[in-house]
Amino acid sequence: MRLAFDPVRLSSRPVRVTTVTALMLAVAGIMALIPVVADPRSGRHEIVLVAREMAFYVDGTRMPNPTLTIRAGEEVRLVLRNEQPGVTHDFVAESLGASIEPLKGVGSGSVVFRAPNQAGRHDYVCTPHSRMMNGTIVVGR
Ligand SMILES: [Cu+2]
Repeated sequence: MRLAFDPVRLSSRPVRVTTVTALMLAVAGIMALIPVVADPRSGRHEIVLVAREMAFYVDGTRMPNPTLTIRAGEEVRLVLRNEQPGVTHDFVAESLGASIEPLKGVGSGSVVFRAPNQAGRHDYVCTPHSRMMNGTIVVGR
């Protein structure tokens, strides 16, 4: 009985150790990634736009539909926060391939995109209110 059991234990043990090691490495890998993603110094340009009073605002500023400036080739995370209950807003910069799904009332969404390598100007818009809510993204060097 004992002799029959031991070989099984001996043969399954290395497998178990390998599995545990692989799991630990996976967890360590994920934990190592978290600070990079959350670190604001990681180089990703973050822009927070607020939708209120039927216009876009950079969070904490009062200029409606501001011109946004980003650098050629940089990674940008754009957050849209809808502060208007019952009003649907979205964000689309079609020529940059960047869009945020419509936010039906208060809520937020985001998009990460890579700025083109060429300097230029791009339109952004809120699709349902394109005549009131539109602006320009300038890609500079
Ligand atoms: Cu809108």
